[in-house]
Amino acid sequence: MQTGLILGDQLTLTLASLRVLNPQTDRIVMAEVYDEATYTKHHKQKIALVFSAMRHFADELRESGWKVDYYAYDSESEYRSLFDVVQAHCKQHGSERLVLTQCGEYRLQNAMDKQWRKALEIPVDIYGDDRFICSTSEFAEWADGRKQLRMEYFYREMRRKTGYLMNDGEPQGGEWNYDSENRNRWKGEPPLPTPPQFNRDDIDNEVLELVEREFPDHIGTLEHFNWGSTRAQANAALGFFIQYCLADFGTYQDAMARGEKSLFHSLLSPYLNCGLLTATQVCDAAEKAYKDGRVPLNAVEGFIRQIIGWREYVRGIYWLHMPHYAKENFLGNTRSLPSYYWDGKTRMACMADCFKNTFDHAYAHHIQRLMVTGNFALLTGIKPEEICDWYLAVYADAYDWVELPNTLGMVMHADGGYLGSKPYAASGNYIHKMSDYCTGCEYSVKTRSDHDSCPFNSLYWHFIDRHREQFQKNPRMSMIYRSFERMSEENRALTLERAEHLLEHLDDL
Ligand code: FAD
Ligand code: DLZ
Ligand code: SF4
Repeated sequence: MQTGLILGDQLTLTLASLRVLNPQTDRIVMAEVYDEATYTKHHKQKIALVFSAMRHFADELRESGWKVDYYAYDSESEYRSLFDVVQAHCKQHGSERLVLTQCGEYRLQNAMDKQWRKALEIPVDIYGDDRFICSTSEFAEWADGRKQLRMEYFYREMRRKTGYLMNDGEPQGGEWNYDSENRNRWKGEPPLPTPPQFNRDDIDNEVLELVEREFPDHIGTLEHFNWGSTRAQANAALGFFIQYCLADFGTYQDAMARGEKSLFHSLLSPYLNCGLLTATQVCDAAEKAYKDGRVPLNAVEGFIRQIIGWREYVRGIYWLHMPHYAKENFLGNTRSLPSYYWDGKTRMACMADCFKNTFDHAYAHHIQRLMVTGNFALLTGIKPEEICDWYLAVYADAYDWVELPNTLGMVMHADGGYLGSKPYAASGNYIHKMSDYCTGCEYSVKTRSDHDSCPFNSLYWHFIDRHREQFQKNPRMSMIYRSFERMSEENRALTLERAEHLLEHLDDL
């Protein structure tokens, strides 16, 4: 008899370990444990989603004939970690072998490799996670010998490998990337679709109560919890996105609007990351909608690029560079995260809206994460470790393998430009162009150095000025330095003075 451990982000019926285990003879273990629920202060909605989806998945396995031993969360339990549970289970059933699929996070995979194998005294077989399109070794091979990695070239490889949007070896429509058509602001039209409301069953209700009771000090609220916790609900979310959002996904991909949670974004990342949906399933559905003539090419290309491009690319980088990747701090940042990242209390209208979305829904769309809360942390020089911890805690889709490269690499440029050739630093002007946040904000986006000037404006130039050494020679940034030099000396001095003042009073903005 073998024990098969399935983790909370491995809720997929075709999982590699399930393909080698035998439902007649082997037993599956799943466990809600203290260590996993608290290694960061996960948003309450993330814990609720993972626990409820795990319980539904256990039922799904039982219905397909598996014997599942499920350890529901118990704060009094002597088993604090997955290792504790597995050790007890293997002993109790006299298991000959532990069978697993590779973990998403280095933290746990490392513990399995270094401690579990030794301590369990039975063979531990770990299978590669082939729900990803590119294996970690394939990525390492692709990266080998390249001086600089670029997502765009990796993405083309993935297009060729999968055949998505390919026509006789050439990209559909003649271009690989239609991003230039995807930069519109959303001005109230077309109308936004309303995402489906999911009915809650007994399992959901029990879990929601449990999370409220056991994790009261975790971030966020359960009040607006509307994540699907079953495969059927995740499929419904996918169907809704394809039918009502995908056609406009590309055009408004970079837009933001006050009080609007997701615009035309898919809200699918939590399902993809916990295994209720797979990357190929989602891309197949998107490509089919294009082939049926229901969505334009710029939309479907933009969407598929996020999944087979960015998602696979950041995972590849994570596994290539962990564990030292997590410690990088190329810009030498030293500041602590301001308190509004935790309580949302700020007069900056854009930041306040992104925080509200985050705390209410355990969600913010990409541009909110990258160009508002992320951009602000970059401009103000927050310690990478602190901002990474924040992003890992606050989103329902947050797992180290995807959060870390996005935050540390894409947002904070803390890896020295490994993930992107130039930092995504921007002044308030970008936020103004892509959203309606600045209308009605207490700060003025039009000025830089007045007492009510938009903080992003002076902080942007302060960032440019203080990192001259790192960026002046970057060909993609030379124009910015020329603009800075063209400012009058007085203007430059007042701008930097205003930024210094803001940095000294960072918690009060
Ligand atoms: P959509 O905009 O509808 O995109 C479709 C899918 O593409 C997403 O569901 C996601 O699976 C994938 N995707 C899009 N962009 C990225 C990206 N940059 N990296 C990886 N996958 C991507 N995504 C996570 O899944 N987990 C995280 O912890 C996470 N942390 C982030 C932290 C920061 C600072 C930033 C800037 C981005 C982060 N992202 C993360 C990427 C991205 O913001 C989310 O995947 C996206 O907002 C999820 O919402 P959605 O499903 O509506 O996405
Ligand atoms: C995110 C999460 C949470 C909150 N709780 C559990 C849990 O109790 N049991 C479990 O097996 N998995 C959980 N997960 C997902 C794990 O953290 C995830 O599997 C690891 O980080 C490896 O990627
Ligand atoms: Fe944000 Fe500045 Fe616009 Fe206010 S003025 S919403 S702080 S960008």
